[in-house]
Parts: sequence; C-alpha cells; structure tokens
Amino acid sequence: MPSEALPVGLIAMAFALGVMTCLAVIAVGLSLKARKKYTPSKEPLGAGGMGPAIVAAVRSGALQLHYQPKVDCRTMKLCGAEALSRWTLPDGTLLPAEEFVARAEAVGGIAELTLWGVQQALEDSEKLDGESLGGPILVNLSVNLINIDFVSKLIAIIGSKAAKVGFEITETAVLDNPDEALICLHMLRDAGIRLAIDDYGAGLSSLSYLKQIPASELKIDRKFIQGMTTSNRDPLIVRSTIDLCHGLGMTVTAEGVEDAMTASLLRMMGCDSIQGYLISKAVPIDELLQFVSNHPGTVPQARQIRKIAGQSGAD
Ligand SMILES: [Ca+2]
Repeated sequence: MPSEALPVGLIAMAFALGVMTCLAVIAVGLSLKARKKYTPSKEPLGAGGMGPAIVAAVRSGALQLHYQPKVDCRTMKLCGAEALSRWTLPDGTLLPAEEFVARAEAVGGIAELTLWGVQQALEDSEKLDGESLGGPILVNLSVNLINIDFVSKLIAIIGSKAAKVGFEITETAVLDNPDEALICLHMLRDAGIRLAIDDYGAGLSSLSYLKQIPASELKIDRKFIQGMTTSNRDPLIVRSTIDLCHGLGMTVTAEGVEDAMTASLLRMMGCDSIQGYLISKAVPIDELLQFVSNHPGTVPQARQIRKIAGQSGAD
C-alpha cells in the first residue's frame, strides 16, 4: 500500500541524509583546530611590515611563483594548477610560502604579495596558450584581503582573463565579516572568476557558510587524504565530503595525494581531481611548461591507478 511504502521511503531517505549530515559534522568537529601559526625559522625580512621587502624581492627576482598541477581523477588529464610563492634568500635558501605568507598577513605585505601573484600568474598563463593546462591557475587569497576595495582591484586586474586565473579561499573566509565577505565572493563569481574552498577540514568549518559560499570547487585538506589507507575514519570523512559537495554542485579536489593506492581510492569514491607529489611538486613556470608538453594526454601514473582500481581505460 502506498501509505505504508511512503513512510518507509521517507525514513530511509531521512536516515541516509542523517548519516551524511552526521559524517559531515564529524568532519567539521574533528577539524576544530587552530589555523597553523607562523613560527619563524628565519628572520631575514626585517621586523616591520613586509610590503617594501616584498616589492624589493619582486624587483630583484628573489620572489618566484611556482605551480603545482592537478589532474582529473577519471581521465588523468591536467585540469589546472595552484600557484605557490617561493622566496630565494641571499644565501640561496628557498623559503616556501608557509615561511613568509603568515608573517605578511600579520605585519603587512600580503596585499603586495597577492597583487604580484595574480599579475605573475596572468603573465605566465599566456605562456601556456596552445599547451592547455586544462583549467585556471588558482592563487591563494588571504582572508585578510576579502574586502570590497581589494576584490574590486583584483577584478580590474584580471579583466577579461577570468578563465585563466581563479582563487583559493579558506573556509574561514567569511567568519569575521560574513556580509561583506559574501558580497566580495559573489563579486568574484559574477566576474566569472573561479573560486575554490581551500584546505577544507583544516579550520573552523561551518556547513551554513559552505552552503552560502559561491565556490565551484572544494579542496579537501591533505591531513584527511594522507590517512586514507591507514585510518578507518578518514575514508568515511572524505567520502561523505565528496557526496556532500556533489550535492551542493561543487567539484572536489583532494590535496596531498602521494601514492597510487590513495589516488585509486579517491577515483572510486567519485573524487573529481587530485593534487600532490604523486603528480608533481610545485615547479617553476619553465618546468610546468615542460610537464604540460610531456603529458598532453594523461600523466604516466594513470595506468597504475586504474590497475589498482580494477578498471581499464586508454591513456
Ligand atoms: Ca591552497
């Protein structure tokens, strides 16, 4: 009888939704951890604001933009890259972004760093013409810069090249001033600029904000990905996050993929794309161009990943 079948169907659906929500809440709860704090291992950049030092480093060529490519899980074709800044010190030491970005955010200079990063990414994207990267270059956009003035400046710089460059924002982007932040994010989206929620699970997540942020992609933090083959919970969290995002109309990228077994699991779970040392570390533009020209079809790891997944497919 329909009157009996309907409640059973509803109960099943409610149960499924409940499980999915619970898993998502677990993912959020487990991630209630403070953002990584800057702990200076080197102090070469002066005690004051870093804006002048960043401008000087750009002029001298000490600051470079590297690119970490990502690939589509199913086709293993390139589908974009993340831009990551590197700072070469006078003694030749190469500082990764995490060594100076948090400091620039704290004492000043993050605006200069971001504007340079966007301009450099746009310039480098021109070199990729004819050798498609398969997606835009995503630049990390600090929470501190999500205000109408700065975002207007970014939109003006990017202009008609919105297909070339997008932004990664952390899930905490809207915590301080949700109204202005959401206006800014909609401004970027309306300008055709791709937005990705970055390091998902690493910060103070809110499912409510996740629903409101006009992002088309979500990147799951590496700490969940790297436990996928050793932990009981991480695969459940990743799987539920993928399903949740697909339900919200977003694609999912897994960060920090370092082995074919993890890539294969992600592929089976329906993850859209992967990024990590399995594919490539972050490399300078010349090496990225080489990578793109060496892998016009699929990256070499595709066959191994498909084999583990028990699937076949032409490269
Ligand atoms: Ca990022």
